[in-house]
Amino acid sequence: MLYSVKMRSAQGGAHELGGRHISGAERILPGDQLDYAVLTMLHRAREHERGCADFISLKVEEIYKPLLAFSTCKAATAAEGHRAAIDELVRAGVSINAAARGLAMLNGLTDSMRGAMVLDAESGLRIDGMGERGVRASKMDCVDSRGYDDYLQQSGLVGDHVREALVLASKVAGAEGMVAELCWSDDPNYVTGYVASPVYGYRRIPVMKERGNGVGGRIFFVRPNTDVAKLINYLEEQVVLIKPQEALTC
Ligand code: PML
Repeated sequence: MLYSVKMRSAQGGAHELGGRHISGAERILPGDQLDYAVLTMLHRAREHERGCADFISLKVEEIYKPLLAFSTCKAATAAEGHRAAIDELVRAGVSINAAARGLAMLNGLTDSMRGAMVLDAESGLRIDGMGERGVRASKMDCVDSRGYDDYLQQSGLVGDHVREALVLASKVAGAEGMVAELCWSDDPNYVTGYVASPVYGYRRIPVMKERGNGVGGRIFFVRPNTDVAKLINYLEEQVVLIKPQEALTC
């Protein structure tokens, strides 16, 4: 097992309460090195040249998340695909209003965004505050790339789009507060999209847009009161390795 260990320390209380930053550290380590690393970080926070911290936050998290199981919905046209997407989003726990709003937002883009929009899964309001850039899910990969490729091939999933999307969706589904993700590609020749959720996995939708349309993107629907700063930090900064569940071979 590998773990991410993060430490931040301050003097005069926690950072968010006005404390003065003393020191921070981040490591990725196997389990047998955890104890030593945590002790070293504690020592660093308390013996720092900048002063002795009176607030120390230590977070230890396993960096593996499970690969989502995939299945395919029926849709022969973009209109059918959109109806399937709404059904899947609602089934995953998104309100009908938020699902329709999210779909309309993605469908209404005039140009692709680098990242995703984050919406409240109940109200459908956008909550990330990241403007045209959006939130980028990154720093993830499959534990065993060759095994993953074999698994995709055996499952009839071909090409880089789905290879990358399934890993990305698995990281996203592992975020605290995540209800579902809606996505389709900005590649004009790639019309398949998906709705992914922690409960129902990766639901491929064969047609989500007209061929030739070069605008695509992602929407992440999260539970009301999700800590957005924490969510963005997880999606953009936390290294995650995607591990297949037992049934898979990689
Ligand atoms: C799929 O084939 O399952 C959908 C992949 C969507 C890819 C989105 C992207 O290219 O960013």
